[in-house]
Amino acid sequence: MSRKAFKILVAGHFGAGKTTFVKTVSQIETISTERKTTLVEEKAKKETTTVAMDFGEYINKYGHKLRIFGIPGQERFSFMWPILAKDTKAFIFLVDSTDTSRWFEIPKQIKVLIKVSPSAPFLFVANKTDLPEAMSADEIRRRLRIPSHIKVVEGVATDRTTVEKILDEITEEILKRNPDLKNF
Ligand SMILES: Nc1nc2c(ncn2[C@@H]2O[C@H](COP(=O)(O)OP(=O)(O)OP(=O)(O)O)[C@@H](O)[C@H]2O)c(=O)[nH]1
Ligand SMILES: [Mg+2]
Repeated sequence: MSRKAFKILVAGHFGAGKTTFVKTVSQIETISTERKTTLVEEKAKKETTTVAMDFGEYINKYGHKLRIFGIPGQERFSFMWPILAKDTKAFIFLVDSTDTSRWFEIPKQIKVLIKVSPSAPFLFVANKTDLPEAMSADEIRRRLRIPSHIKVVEGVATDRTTVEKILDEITEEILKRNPDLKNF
């Protein structure tokens, strides 16, 4: 049986958890492009950073093959954002709910992504909610002024069950907009 395949883009600021998200859920060995962090403030947060992309695959409950790409969060690698956003069916946008220090990167990234794929829905994820200092999804919605028609869910990118649930949610959003993907 040939499977319908579509692309999902995992976006978000530096250190939000994109590479972790893709690795946790992928059913194939992921492709990653991690390099050592260079700036002091980056090193303080983590040792490596994505410089080009992440890639993994996941077959959902309908038998669709989700091709999951992750973007590099840092603006200096932003030349990759429009390339990776092309033809995506949806955006999963991760936000670190424990640390607002890189949130300043969010607006520009969203602007670039929307411009390339304006009809693809967004699902925001308040990530790292396993940590005690995490903000709730409601708090993140309020602070980032996310309109009510866009979903914000709580997530833990290190936990497979949570990530699968997020992929289920985004699949339903995609099917609402692309009913032709239901039957194949
Ligand atoms: N506790 C906890 N840690 C997480 C979670 N998701 C990611 N992390 C950690 O957060 C750090 C950043 O994760 P990455 O997956 O590298 O973040 P990224 O968004 O890919 O970062 P860039 O590609 O550099 O923009 C790593 O140390 C992860 O282990 C989570 O849900 N909970
Ligand atoms: Mg990464």
